[in-house]
Amino acid sequence: MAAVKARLASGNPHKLEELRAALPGWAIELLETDRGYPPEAGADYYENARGKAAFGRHSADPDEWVLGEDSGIEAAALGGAPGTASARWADDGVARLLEELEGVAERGARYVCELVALGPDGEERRGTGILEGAIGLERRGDEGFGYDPVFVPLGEQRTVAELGNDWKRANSHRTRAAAALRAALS
Ligand code: ITT
Repeated sequence: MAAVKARLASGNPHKLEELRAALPGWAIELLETDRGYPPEAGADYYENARGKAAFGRHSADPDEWVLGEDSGIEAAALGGAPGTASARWADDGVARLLEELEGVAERGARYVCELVALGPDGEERRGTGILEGAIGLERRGDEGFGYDPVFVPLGEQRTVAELGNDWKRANSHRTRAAAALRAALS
């Protein structure tokens, strides 16, 4: 079967790499745009993900699908912050998270990913993925990106950055969102 041609409306190459692994049978490229992305103005991950995909729809070829992805980390002790603001919460989000949770016993947290696909005929499908875990006491590991050096998935002792990219490709919130999206498309 021919690959599904798709553009990912994102400036984050880690997302591209992880989604390529999570969506076999899809030929995904980053959307090239010189228009600059509009600010994330949505009320939640879904609205932001849909906004990115809708923006990309204007530049993508008519026969391509467009993917928009919005994700973030939510710390229970911070009432779910930084959530949708994860990318712009601080210059160094990991440092701020460790600082805000210093001396705090409640370390529970989760990663959330919302994926929206807009098809050539305007059809829309979505998938949500969640990875539960906890915030460690210090940075450990060097794979992945973002908050991975301090995020310890439920049932694991090591951070995602220590568990590595192969672990992430099999288990991440992004991989789960992609599986949900595939189910919604089938
Ligand atoms: P685009 O909006 O261009 O797609 P972005 O990196 O700005 O790229 P988001 O607005 O969705 O993406 O912000 C997601 C942030 O949440 C990301 O920058 C990280 O700080 C954090 N995050 C999401 N998924 C993550 C993951 O798998 N590992 C580590 N941090 C993650």
